This record gives sequence, structure tokens and C-alpha cells, in this order.
Amino acid sequence: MKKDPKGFALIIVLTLVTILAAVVVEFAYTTRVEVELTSATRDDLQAYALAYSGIEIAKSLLLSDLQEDQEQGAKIDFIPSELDPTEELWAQTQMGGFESFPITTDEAGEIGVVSIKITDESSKFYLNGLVKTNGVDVDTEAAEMASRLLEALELPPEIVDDVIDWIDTDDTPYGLDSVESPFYASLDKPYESRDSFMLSISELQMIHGVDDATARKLQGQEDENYRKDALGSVYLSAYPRVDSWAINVNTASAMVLQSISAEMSSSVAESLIERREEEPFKSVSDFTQELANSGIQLSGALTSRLAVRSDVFSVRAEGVVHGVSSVMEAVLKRGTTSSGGATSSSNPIEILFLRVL
Ligand SMILES: [Ca+2]
Ligand SMILES: [Ca+2]
Repeated sequence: MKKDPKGFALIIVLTLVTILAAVVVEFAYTTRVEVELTSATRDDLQAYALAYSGIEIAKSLLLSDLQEDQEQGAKIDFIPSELDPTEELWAQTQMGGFESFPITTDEAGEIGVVSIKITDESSKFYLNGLVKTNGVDVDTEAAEMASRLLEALELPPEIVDDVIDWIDTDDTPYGLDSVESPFYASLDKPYESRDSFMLSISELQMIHGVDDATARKLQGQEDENYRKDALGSVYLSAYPRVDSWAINVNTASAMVLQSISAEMSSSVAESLIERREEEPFKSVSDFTQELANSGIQLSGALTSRLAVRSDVFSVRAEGVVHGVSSVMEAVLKRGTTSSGGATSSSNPIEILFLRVL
């Protein structure tokens, strides 16, 4: 039988069409996946950019607040009472009144939302301050304050020694029961001790003597002011990384105020908070005078740990684009007002820490 060349050609054409169809289907599928991937990447990038702008928004809020305070000649900084939330601009984000900014473009409408929350780190005890910035010397004044804070929280004060060893650069235990690297190396899942300043208070959970319940207490999870995004703790901060740190007595919680003196009972601390809600402390001597009225005298070294302004803040910024979220955390240090009332530095807001979650 003679072969039919037309039939043969048909078979070839049909085969080609089938192959082409398969290629087209594959191509269409790949293209669709790529388009989806591209828009997901685009949303991701935009969310990241929005989160970063959130940090910038926080910087400008803190800066304009500083300028406003300087124009008014104010030497104090405080969280306003709920009756007057317009008093301090930065505190509005803390109170949840001014935290979400929709970002829009002229043509496309809303492209996303950035939310920011600012937390006053100067209201907390500076835990890295247990060790001076040379990484070796223990600040004994700070260690006493930390012990008092732990007592106020009904936690064993020996934890302070373990935190010191976690931070200090040497390998010699500071306390009778505190531990150094060999202990952490001997764990089932061994790790190294930090032997440097903590980046975040959440590191506490890795330290000897701090179990889950203790960590929760130290972070203030039972405290009404606790927010999971507050860089780790209501009472403790890992910043500002300078030896000349101070606690803002106008914003510190009752627990933190109790770290100032052994004679500071919770009731004295509460009365100080009542006093500042009526009228914030205008100066540290205004505060120590009020303490003296309760029969409490402070040493000069302790007094130098107190301030009536805040200069360290943490910021959590979240950008959301089409359900894709990007979160950034930063710690910002604001230029402090010198005694002359002028801002001390040419870079009035400094980023001490920044991380993408
Ligand atoms: Ca040590
Ligand atoms: Ca050490």
C-alpha cells in the first residue's frame, strides 16, 4: 500500500500543534506564577518601604515635639493625662490615638497603611546599665536599683548577678551563684553567653535563673501597660547604651520608681504618680523635695540617675499592602536639651537599633 503523504503531513502538524499547545499552556502557567510572584514581591517591598517610613514619621513626631517644647521653654516631658491627649505629640501614638496613616497616591487610591507605636524607653530601668560601657566594671548603684526592682516584683534579686555575667566580657562569675559561659555551653542545646550588651530585653529568657514565669514577670506581662511589641518589657530597657543614663520620673511606673530607694514603698510611689498627674515634676530637685517630704533622702549618685525628660524611645512600625505586612522596630535617641536650652547635637535623632521582624 502506498503511503499517503497528506496523511503523514497531517500527523506532523497535529503533533506540532499538540507540542505548541503544551508549550503555550506551560508558558501561560509560568507567566501567571511570575505575575503573582512579582506582585507579591512588589507588595512586600512596598510594605517594607511603608514600615521604614513609619520609623521616619516617628522621628519627625519626636523632633517636632522637642522643638515645640523648646519654643515653650519647657524642660519637662511627660505622658499627658487622658483628659488632654494633645499635650505631647509622640505620646499620642503610645495612647493609640494617632497611630495609623493610610498612604495614598493621586491615581491609584490607597496603596497601604502604616501604623506606628512609640514607647518611652526612658520610663524604664536601663538593664544594660548594670555593666559600664567598658564592658567590665559593674555599676553598683545600678545593681542596687535592679535588686530593688526585682524585690518590688517579688522576684529573687540574685538574678541581677546572672544578668551582669551575661553582659560582662569576662568569664568570672560575679555572684556566689551566678554562672558564666561554661554553664551555657553545658546545656542540652548549648549556646554562648552574650558577653556584651543585650540587644533586646527578650534575651532575658536565655539567662540562668530566668524561667518562663520570671521572664513574664520581668517583662510586665501582667501589667496593664504591657504590649507584646514594647521591645520586651514594661520595666526594663536595653538602651541608651551610655553610662550617663537616667530614668524619667514623670513617666516611670510605680515598680520602676521603687527601684530608686529602699524606703520607697509602693504607696509612696503611687503618691508620687498622683502628684505628677496633677503637676509634672519640673526638675529633679522638685522630685527629690517631694521625696524628702516623705522622709526619703537620695544620694547624689542616685539623684544623677533621675531626669524629668525622655530622650530614648522605641518605635514599632508596620506597613501593610494588600494584606502583606512588614514590621520594623527601632530605638531612637533624641537630642537632649542642655541647661542652656539648646539642642546639643546636629543630628537631633539618632537610630540606636533597627531590625526588621
Ligand atoms: Ca563576669
Ligand atoms: Ca561574662
